[in-house]
Amino acid sequence: MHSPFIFLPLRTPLCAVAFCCAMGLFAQTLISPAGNSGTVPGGSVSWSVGEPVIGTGTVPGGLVTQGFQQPNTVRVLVNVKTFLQGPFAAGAMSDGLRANGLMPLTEPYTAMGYAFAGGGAETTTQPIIALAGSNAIIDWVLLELRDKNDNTSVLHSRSALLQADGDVGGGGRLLPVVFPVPEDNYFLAIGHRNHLMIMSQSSIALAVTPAVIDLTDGSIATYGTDAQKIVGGSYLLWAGDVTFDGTIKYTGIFNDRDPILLAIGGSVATNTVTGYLPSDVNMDGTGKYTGLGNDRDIILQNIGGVIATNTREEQMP
Ligand SMILES: [Ca+2]
Ligand SMILES: [Ca+2]
Ligand SMILES: [Ca+2]
Repeated sequence: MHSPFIFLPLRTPLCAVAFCCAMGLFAQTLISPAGNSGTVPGGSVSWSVGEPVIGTGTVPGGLVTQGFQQPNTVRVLVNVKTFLQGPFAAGAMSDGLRANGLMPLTEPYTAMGYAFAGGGAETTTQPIIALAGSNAIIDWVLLELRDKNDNTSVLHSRSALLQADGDVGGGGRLLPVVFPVPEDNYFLAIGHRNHLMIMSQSSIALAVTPAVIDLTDGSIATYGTDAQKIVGGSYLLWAGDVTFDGTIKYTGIFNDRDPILLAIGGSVATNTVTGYLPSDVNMDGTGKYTGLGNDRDIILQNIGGVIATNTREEQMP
């Protein structure tokens, strides 16, 4: 708090302060119970110590705060859990990218053309990437908070790190994910560079106390129809959107299969390639078009498995 012995009307511009004191006649109206008044040679002065209410609110396109201090950072925390189909097996995900030294320390989505709202450029560190076991890093995922009154309006988006057990943590820390937004209800969406994005069907109350949002067990209804693939009771993000355009497509223009072939050279179908590749659908660190554990079959399965011209669309508003 400000000292009551400083005779400054804090909410008055400095020029007005100088005028007030020089004339010694003009007293301020008390606007706060924490203010006071006193006498000076030739007159009196009054002062306030500012508006004691501290809070935040939203306006179209931004955020306003009130009060002369803001001791609390505006933020909400989220404990999200999700599974990706590509690396999923027997209740967890395999960490092929990390184990093969392919995990980038900076999020990949900016380079892919995704326009972040507020976030982006998140980074992590080698000690985080070095963790093995249930907290082993699988890959970067994308998180969006959307307007509770307009589920197409992204208020804040950022990337975060996905662990083998499905936990999603911030880049520099493992848990939870922090968003610099006021406490409120938001739709939460989560996506991945070669999986279909999903969004909560309802808006969810988020606060400084972390909300638990488990998208792996069916406890959170998702927007649309069949937004997730269900395997043995686990809810997964559909794999195979190699082109990151919201559609899983096996044949025809802009399909997701051709990039797998291109990545291995474009002609010899049995070639393989190592890398952090969009076409590495099962995320084992190897691009593979044919044979055991290839990246192509998942795409065909996810569009139905029989009619090659079928597609699967992302369930997002
Ligand atoms: Ca974990
Ligand atoms: Ca696609
Ligand atoms: Ca692969």
